Amino acid sequence: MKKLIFTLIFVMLMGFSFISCNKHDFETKDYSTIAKEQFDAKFTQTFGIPASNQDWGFDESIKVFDFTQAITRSHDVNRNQWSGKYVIPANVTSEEEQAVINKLAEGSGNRDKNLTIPYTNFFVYHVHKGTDTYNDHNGSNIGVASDKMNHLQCGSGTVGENGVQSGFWEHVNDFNSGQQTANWWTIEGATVMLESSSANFAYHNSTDSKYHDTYTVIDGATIGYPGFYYVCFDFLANGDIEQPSNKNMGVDRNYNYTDWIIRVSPCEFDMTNGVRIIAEDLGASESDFDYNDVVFDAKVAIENPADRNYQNTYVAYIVLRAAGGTLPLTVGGKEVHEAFNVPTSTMVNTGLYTANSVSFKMYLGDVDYSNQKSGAELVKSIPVIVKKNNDVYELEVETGKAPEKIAVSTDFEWVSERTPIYKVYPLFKNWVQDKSIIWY
Ligand SMILES: [Ca+2]
Ligand SMILES: [Ca+2]
Ligand SMILES: [Ca+2]
Repeated sequence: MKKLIFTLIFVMLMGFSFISCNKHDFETKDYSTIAKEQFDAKFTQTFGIPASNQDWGFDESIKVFDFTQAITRSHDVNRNQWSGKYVIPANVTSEEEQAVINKLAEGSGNRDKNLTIPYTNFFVYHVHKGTDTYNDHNGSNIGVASDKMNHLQCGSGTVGENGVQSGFWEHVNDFNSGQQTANWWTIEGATVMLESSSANFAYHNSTDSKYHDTYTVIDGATIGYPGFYYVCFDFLANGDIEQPSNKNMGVDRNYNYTDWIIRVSPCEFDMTNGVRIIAEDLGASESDFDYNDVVFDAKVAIENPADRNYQNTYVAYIVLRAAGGTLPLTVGGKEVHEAFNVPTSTMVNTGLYTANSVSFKMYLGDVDYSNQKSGAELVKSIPVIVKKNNDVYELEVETGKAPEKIAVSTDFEWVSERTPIYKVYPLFKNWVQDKSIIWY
């Protein structure tokens, strides 16, 4: 009896290990392979066998841009290179400056940090240098306060009573003395901050040698300048908290937020002459071929970041346009629903829910000039990764095989949800079989 039980246990253990071995194979290898095979079969059944030379738009028309003039990691003040890289906002005008000042004069709602500006890539423009003068705690006039406001900072950190910054802060180049060192009525009055944060702003006050983040925000939409936010500082010095005898280091606020005003707006990358990628996430058991599960524009370039010690790098400037799927999906490591600030179950910009495009930049490797990569290779190498349950797979495209990604021009209009691409673009099928066909 004992022997029989041991034999049974042995058989059961063998059985378990056999099952778990198969299951393991299925999980690590097979889901992705099965999904891709099913996709391939359905694609071929719907559109016929793709032409053997069909490269799905990933061809020599995809350029590699030259952005090799050095920039520092976070701020770009090479303004002569902005054209073609960024969508440059309108210059600040005197009417606009006045509109902000008028709004501040209305007073109601003027309070510190009444709203948070949520950008990571953004333009900062100078708008107004204040003329208010103040008395210090000795009663002596310190002159025009804005002259003492320097070293503009942005970040997601905080400033303590002692003027010490904690958390993430960065310097916004060229903003000092309550103004911008260049001519602020032109593009010269702007700085671009990249992969930074506009959640908080501060200036350094030379009166008390402290940082202060005392400002209010005007939403441009309320004064006829939608898309812009105005950060309006109120002058303050409190150096005499720590050194009570130094009354010249203390200046009370007057709660007029007009000592220094800057304008903040998102920096969208300029995708002119870039390429648009439309993709199927293979999420549906039978694919719907709407090719909108993710839509993004890309522009690949060689760049010479100052912090890479003259090693030129490949970068991709990416603008997310749509997320017409409900599986977690990353482009260049960024989960697209999260980037659009919606739950994974929400499809974005495919007819149901609308959100602004999201610009970001990614590193695509160091440049080896003896073996340079083509634009098509670089754009293909931007990883698009889908997660379904516990399975993770990368979307691929191969010449002559059913495409999980297709490259089109940046004026291509992607289709709305649950609309097969051939319903809107009947020549798609012809193009699958003959790449010389113009299908859109
Ligand atoms: Ca003030
Ligand atoms: Ca789809
Ligand atoms: Ca879709």
